[in-house]
Amino acid sequence: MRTVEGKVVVLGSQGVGKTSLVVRYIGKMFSHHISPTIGASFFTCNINIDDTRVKLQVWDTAGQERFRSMVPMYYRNANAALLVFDITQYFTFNSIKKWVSELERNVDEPMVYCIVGNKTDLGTHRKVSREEAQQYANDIGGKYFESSALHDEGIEDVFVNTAMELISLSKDPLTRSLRIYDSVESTLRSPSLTHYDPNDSSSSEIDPAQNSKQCC
Ligand SMILES: Nc1nc2c(ncn2[C@@H]2O[C@H](COP(=O)(O)OP(=O)(O)O)[C@@H](O)[C@H]2O)c(=O)[nH]1
Ligand SMILES: [Mg+2]
Repeated sequence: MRTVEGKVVVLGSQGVGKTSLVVRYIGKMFSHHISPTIGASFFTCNINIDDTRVKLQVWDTAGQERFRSMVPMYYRNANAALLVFDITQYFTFNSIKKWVSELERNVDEPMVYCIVGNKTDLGTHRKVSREEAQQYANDIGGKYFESSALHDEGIEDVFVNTAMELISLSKDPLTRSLRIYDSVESTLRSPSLTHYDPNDSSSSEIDPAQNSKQCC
């Protein structure tokens, strides 16, 4: 089976719900107590689209978004960016624009941009209109999605769209860092969440098998 493997980085201001979205997608319960200091983490996830398997390596920051100088290590060699803001906090939408400028300056290869307006369950406090966010996504050649990690709404579309866009990107001759190979593996692996500590070579892997929901 043709496999396309890419790195996806999740960026946005602290508190917009990045970790909640990622954790929600791999099937854990929504948590109100996610530590911003657990260390960097990524999970891998397979999504099959037609005759292609897309393997996403999703990198979440762990509070380092407060220290912008630390973030380049996350987006180095990234093929897609999930740019998350909180629809009830206008400054978090502006912050997305800064991340995009930074990515445009520092990432050489074409990239998939997926803008995510999170916390739609707080719609009565909305400060960023869907139209404005949609327009911005169009302007940068990206897609716009809205989600609620609290209510588990709209999240799957974000990841499936990212996978589809990575397949398109794999056909772009300017793309060199996406891994494309034939895989003989016939069974799908469960998504896995890996806590990665740059100072610890024995990083641990959490088995998500206890969680019934799979992303693939
Ligand atoms: N109401 C609501 N709260 C959310 C949602 N997503 C995350 N949160 C809350 O927002 C806070 C920050 O979430 P977190 O995932 O740690 O944000 P991060 O700093 O971007 O990773 C936490 O208190 C979450 O419970 C959502 O969709 N709706
Ligand atoms: Mg976080």
